[in-house]
Amino acid sequence: MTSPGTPLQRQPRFITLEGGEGAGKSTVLAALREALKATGEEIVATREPGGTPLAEQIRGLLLDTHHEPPTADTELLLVFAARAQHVRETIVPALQRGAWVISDRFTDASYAYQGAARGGDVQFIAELERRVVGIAPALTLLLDVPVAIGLQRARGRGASDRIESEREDFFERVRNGYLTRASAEPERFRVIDATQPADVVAAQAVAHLRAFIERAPA
Ligand code: Z5A
Repeated sequence: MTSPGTPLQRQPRFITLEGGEGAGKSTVLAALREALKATGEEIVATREPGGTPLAEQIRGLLLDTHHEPPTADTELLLVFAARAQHVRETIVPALQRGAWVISDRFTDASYAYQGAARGGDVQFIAELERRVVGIAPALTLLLDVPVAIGLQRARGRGASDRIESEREDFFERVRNGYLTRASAEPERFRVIDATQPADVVAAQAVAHLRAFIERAPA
């Protein structure tokens, strides 16, 4: 845990993917991974909640519909517990080896889901981010899709997990939460219209990645 007041460390080789339900992150992640292969460098593709054996177990607790639902505070602390483990055990070691790390969701998801949608205290989320996460991505691709379209896609896949079973207004707040963060940090975020066909969305994501790599200091 870092001391209070320590600024977040922006990681030049850390890229995150964000979006609401059914935005198409899985397809884009595969395309980014393929594009990064051309660098010949190590690539670590990971996800949240999850990314280590223990964090994957916490993911199960968060998304399972068969036990008592966590309170909003429990949910927030569980996502940060999983993230603390993920950062220390997977992300930071990979970055220290010089690998590229692409994570399907990261701390922006907590601001969108636990903050904007669930009504959690944003100052507390920011404090958890500083104290137990400490790092931030240099590039975040936000796949933006209207809620009705995203939910139709996600629910078309079959049974919904606990968070996917929320009402539409919850996902409207998630979407607005993400868009607000993207407007506040335009140098980090690239917003992609994810209503386009999957191959077009993937191609735009790859173009943003290539432009980012070209601009990055050697
Ligand atoms: N969560 C949280 O609350 N707080 C946090 O801090 C974090 C997470 C980190 C699990 O995340 C849950 O955890 C999530 C937020 C919460 N809420 N829920 N539920 P997740 O990322 O693992 O789960 P997800 O958001 O449910 O992922 P998803 O719905 O699978 O989204 P996706 O990966 O973006 O979609 P996809 O699997 O690539 O595509 C979904 C379907 O749409 C699939 O059939 C595709 O073929 C189709 N698709 C994709 N793109 C297109 C396009 N462009 N056109 C047409 N069809 C498409």
